[in-house]
Order: sequence, then C-alpha cells, then structure tokens
Amino acid sequence: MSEISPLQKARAAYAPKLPAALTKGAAVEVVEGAPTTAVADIEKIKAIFTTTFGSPALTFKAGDGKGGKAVNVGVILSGGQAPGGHNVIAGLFDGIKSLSPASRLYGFLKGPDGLVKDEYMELTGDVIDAYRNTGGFDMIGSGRTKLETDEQFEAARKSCEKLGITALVIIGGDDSNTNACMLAEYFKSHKIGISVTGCPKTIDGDLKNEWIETSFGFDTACRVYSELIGNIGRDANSAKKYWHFIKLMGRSASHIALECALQTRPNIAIISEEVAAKKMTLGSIVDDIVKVVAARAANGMNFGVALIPEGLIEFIPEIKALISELNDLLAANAAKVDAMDKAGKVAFAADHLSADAARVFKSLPMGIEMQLCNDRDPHGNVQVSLIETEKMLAEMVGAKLKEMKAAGSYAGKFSTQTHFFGYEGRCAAPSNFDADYCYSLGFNAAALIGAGRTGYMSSVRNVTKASSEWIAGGIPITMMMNIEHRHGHDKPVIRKALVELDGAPFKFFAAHRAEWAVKTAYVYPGPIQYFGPAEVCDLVTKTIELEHK
Ligand code: FBP
Repeated sequence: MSEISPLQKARAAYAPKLPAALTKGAAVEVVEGAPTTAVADIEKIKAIFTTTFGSPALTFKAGDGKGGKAVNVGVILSGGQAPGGHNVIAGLFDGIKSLSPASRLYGFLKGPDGLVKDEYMELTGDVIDAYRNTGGFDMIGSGRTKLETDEQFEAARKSCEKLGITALVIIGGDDSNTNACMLAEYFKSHKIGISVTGCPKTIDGDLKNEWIETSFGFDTACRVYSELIGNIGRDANSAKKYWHFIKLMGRSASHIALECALQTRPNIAIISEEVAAKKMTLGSIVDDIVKVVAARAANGMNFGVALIPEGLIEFIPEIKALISELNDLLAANAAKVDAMDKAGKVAFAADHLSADAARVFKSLPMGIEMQLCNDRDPHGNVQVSLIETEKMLAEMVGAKLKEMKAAGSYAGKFSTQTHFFGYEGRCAAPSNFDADYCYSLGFNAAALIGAGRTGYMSSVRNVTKASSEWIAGGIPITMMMNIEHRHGHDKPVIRKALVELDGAPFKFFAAHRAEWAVKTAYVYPGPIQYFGPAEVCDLVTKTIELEHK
C-alpha cells in the first residue's frame, strides 16, 4: 500500500462502537416480531415475492458468546460512493470471524458486474486492516449495473457456488436493495442455498423509513459540504461582494440541501419537494431569490449564500413537462436533428415545441437551451444531472435585477460565484457516526447470516442515543416496497423517501428561513473532528436530531 497520511494512520486505530446486542459476537439471540406486509400494493408485492414476503421483523439480543458455524460470504458495493462503505465490510468481516475464525469473505469487484462476471478477491485480515475507518469504495470498487435478470441471477449463483459462498451482502441504495430482494427471492424460490442481505447506503439520504433511520454516508457527506458552505459564508461575509450559488448533490430528494441549510443557515435554500408541492414555476423561484437579494442590498449587504438541490429542475412542473416534450420531439426527429449544429437544434426545438413548452424554453438562458438540446444520454434523453442549475439561476436572477435597476426599483450590486459540491463529500473519511453506524451495519449483517435469514436489510436503530442503546436487527426488504410505474412497466421498488414538508426538519427550516434570508446568520461548522470531546466528535445530523425530538 502507498504512504498513508498521519490522520489516516491515527484513524486506523479507531475502534468503532457496536450496539450492545452485538458486543458478544454475531451469534445473537433472535427475537421475531409479527409477520410483515408492504408499504402499499400488498397483494401485488406478495404475488411477486412468494417465498420471502411476510417474514417477521427481527431484533437481536446478545448471544452467549459461543460463536456459530463457519460461513463463506460474498460482498458487493453497488452505486455511488458513500463514506463508511469500508467499515461495513470491516464489520462484516469481524462479524463472520466471530461466528467462526474459519469463515471467509470475498469481495466481488466493481459492483454487481464482479458477481456476474466472477471477478473477486479474498478479503483477508491484512486487506481489511488497511481500509478500516477510511472513506471511498476503492477496496473492491463499485458499479451501477442492475442485477435484475434471471441470467444474471444464474451467473451470480455460479460465482458463489464456486467459492462455497452461502451468503451475499449487497451494500447499496434503494434500487440495489430492491434488486438484492429480487435475488433473495430467486435463490429461495429455486431452493438455492445462498442468503442475501442488504445494507442501506447513499449520501442522498433517501433510503430511510420507520425501520431504517438513515442511510450511511449522509452524515459525513453533509458535514463535508457544510464545512465548505460555512467557509464560503465566511468568505462572503468578509469580502461582502459576492452572492454564492451552490448546487448540492442528491439526485432527486433534497435531504442534503436541507441538512446543510440546517447546519449552516444560508440566506436561501431551495427545497425541491416544496417547489413541486406548491407547483412553483421557474419564474417564481427566480422572483423569490430576487426578493432576498434586493432586501439584503437595501440593508447594504450585496452578498449572500444560496443552496440549490441537484434534482431541482425535475421538480419544477413546467420544466418537467418541457423536458418530457423535448425528449419526445428530439427522439422523433433524431436523424434530422443530429445533422444540425448546436444553434440549429435550439431553433428547431423552439419552433416545434407546444406553445407552453416553447414559452418556458425561451425563458431559459441560452447556455441552458443548448445543454437541453445537446447533452443527451445514449437513449436520447436530457441529462438532467448535468444541467448547471446554479449558473442558470444566477444568470436569471442577474437579468431580473438588471431590469429592476433600469426601472429604479433596485440599487444594489450583484456579482456571483457558482459551485457544485458532490464528489467532494462522497469519499471522505467517515465521521465517528458513520464509522460506528457502518461497522455496526456490517457486523449486524453477519448476525443475520448467522441466523440463517434472507431478504432482510441490516437495521440499526435508535441512533440518536449512545451506541450501547442502538437496536440491532433485520427488516424484510419486501416490507419497504410498493409498486411504481417505471420505464413503461409496473415494478416492485423500495419507496424512496423524499423530504416531508410536514416533517420536523423542514418545519424548523421553514420557521427560520425568513430571518436567515435577511440577516447574516451563518453558522460555520468547520471540518469533521475525529479526536476530541464528544460534543464535537460524536454528533448526529440535524435531520435525525429533529426527526427524533
Ligand atoms: P447512489 O444513489 O448510488 O448512492 O448515488 C447517489 C449520487 O451520489 C447522487 O447524489 C448523484 O446524483 C449521483 O450519485 C452521481 O452519480 P455518478 O457517480 O454516476 O456521477
């Protein structure tokens, strides 16, 4: 291994905390709850998951410390990086070794592809030790291949059988855990003796519910972004000459933007779920920002910080409709449009869209019109995540203020800086919370394996309390599912958790945002602290804190 930093060296010695139920090892006493159903579409889910549906929710009590049978386990990292993934694997390793020192762990490489293509490495103690408490997924890599066909399931079976693997752990987001459940069902219904366990991962924070209090990585990623936002707020308040427009990752839900707003108190934070609920237009969003900029300028403050969630554009009803029309229009005229230059494509779209869509299209800055027509994915669809919403809003607000200045209703100065924070946080060294939570999730997955369960998600609850009070157990994945219409088909999926407008985190934000808008009330969280007093090192997110009050 290459040279490691002094912090990484010191951090390697950190011993993550475990829930009391797991401190004597992964051979636990299992307490079964009542049979479960699904969050909606119960009969349809039951018909799809004939052998795994209805399993009881489980909680664990500490066992007698005697251990269990040796087991060969395979592990996969699936989807985007999230801080703490290595600790899930370390916890899993230690957990299966506590069942029996003869247990072995295999990591499939580059995500689900490794399982299907039989590419793996054995994860020995030396390998694991080099990655304890580190960020990233580089131990075995990750990938976004979806595991969903019978051919893939059969290939997975062969890869596992070759290595004597009788348990698979899939570390991923809502889609990957849905697929983990499909695989569990396939194995069980075909009487293949391989169990499948899921672990809740995603910085986006949208894999959560009554039983999964948070997805791992959300805590650390939000702390990294909040440190950066705080630094920018302080710079803005020092130089007093820029408005900073900061886009924050989170493909769809605005949990990250909301958490960062709660940690840093910016002047503006847009929450996509509110935009959709209020059916806001792009124009009204711009107007709201303009009002704040003008109010601050009237108080002599020509600077500010605005947070914009990555997924915003798809939550603005008129833009969503425009994108859908554009996708159809450009696909239907692909040959003709492909032969045009960039400006030609924009003119073609403006001429052929419906009147409403054309009005919205023409209201966008030229750069965004170009992006919408030119940056398309291999299926011909607009690549929404590439749209530079932070630049678009900064430009549109600037244009509006210019008009106001000409009309004499605004006399301030408006200079902008734009930023996008996403990849900066996904591989950070996990905070104490994520280090402990992830290690516990992995160790807990070993307990589920030891208990011979399949189709479960590793669940560690009560996380606002000391780890000794954390509740370890397993939740049937089918219990979190409903049916959604995706790509023209009804599919069983884990219900994605969006920001709830009647939830405590949003309500707290909504109750304070008017004050944060006009005052300069920035909070500067500073960098994640790994060593020091518990009140700066052992924090939970504001989101969880408020949800649990
Ligand atoms: P997961 O849902 O797989 O955890 O990934 C989330 C995410 O980090 C989003 O926030 C972001 O939109 C996306 O991944 C970026 O994907 P990519 O790594 O492919 O650029």
